[in-house]
Amino acid sequence: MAFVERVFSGVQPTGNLHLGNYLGAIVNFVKMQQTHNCIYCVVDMHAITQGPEVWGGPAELARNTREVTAAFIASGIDPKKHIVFNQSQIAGHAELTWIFNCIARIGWLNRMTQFKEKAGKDRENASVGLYDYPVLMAADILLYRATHVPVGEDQKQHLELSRDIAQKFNNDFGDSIRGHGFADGLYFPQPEPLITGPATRVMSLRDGTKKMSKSEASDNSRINLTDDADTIAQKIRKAKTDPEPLPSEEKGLETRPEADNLVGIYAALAGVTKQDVLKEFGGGQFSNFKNALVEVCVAKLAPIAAEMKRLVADPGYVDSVLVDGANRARGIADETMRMTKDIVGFIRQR
Ligand code: AQP
Repeated sequence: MAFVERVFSGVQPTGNLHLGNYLGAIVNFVKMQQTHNCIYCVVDMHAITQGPEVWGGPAELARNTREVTAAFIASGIDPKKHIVFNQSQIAGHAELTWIFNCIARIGWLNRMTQFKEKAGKDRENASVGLYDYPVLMAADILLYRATHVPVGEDQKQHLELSRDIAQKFNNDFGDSIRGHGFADGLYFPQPEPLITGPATRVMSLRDGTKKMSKSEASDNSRINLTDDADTIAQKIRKAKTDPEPLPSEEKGLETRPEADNLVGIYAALAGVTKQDVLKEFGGGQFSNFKNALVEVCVAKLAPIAAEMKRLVADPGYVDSVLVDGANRARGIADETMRMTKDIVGFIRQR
């Protein structure tokens, strides 16, 4: 494939893949296949940054890795034309992380809001891996010298850190980079975020001010990609709303996070604008709108859930996709590691 720009993005196999992951990330992944060389990674090394009580232990990790791969394929990612693999198969992710650990500054990592949220009050007890997560993410992207990264808005700060690391590496090793044939002194590109999906931030069904998340204790807060039609209907009917009818104008959603979220989800799934949704449902009761939302949600997600179920039942096939993807990813990663080691001055067998 002769596209110039390379996309890299990842999803953690931490279970409960949900509508936020789908609309905020996977829908975009599918689209980008038309215009970019794409590498989509199941980031299993990121998944273990909290304790096994959080990610479920070895059997669950393997199950979830296959499930994310199945979700990619069921949503329309073509693993033959593009690359789909799981991160831990390629040693370069960990190797480049170490070099980047020596580039990134502690002050940069201290500013990462996701670490603060995930570590909570007991920060001393959080793993070093959780703290270092954004550096591993920078290594994931730059190992393939990717130029574009489709992510939800929650990952924007991490991507800025990847840009800072790329820039500092290029600055610190500028002479060596030029000496290795890169006349402009730029080895790593500055990856650009692509936050352009239909819903870059899908919120919890129980609290419109919190993002929909895999790790939220209440299953009713999210629509999982594996939920059946009845479960989807039940969750949407129970979704928190307020007593007012839906407004007719988008401005009326500004102080109503739950209404705004449901309208946004409908718009994203139906491929229309929020204003279009309000034109149809504005002034009406939530119950009618929720029935329509159930319909659009089931119509979109049921075929994906069915295909995921079929694929997960065939682990031999899913594993073969991951091995084939890793073999192709390794070709790119090894080349980056060879050049990076030369630039840094590490002696290696030639
Ligand atoms: N609520 C969301 N709205 C829009 N996009 C979202 N993403 C996640 N939640 C939302 C995007 O999904 C991609 C994959 O995410 P991930 O699994 O690698 O990590 P995450 O962002 O930590 O996902 P979760 O669901 O929020 O997991 P937990 O609960 O473990 O923190 C990313 O591109 C992300 O932006």
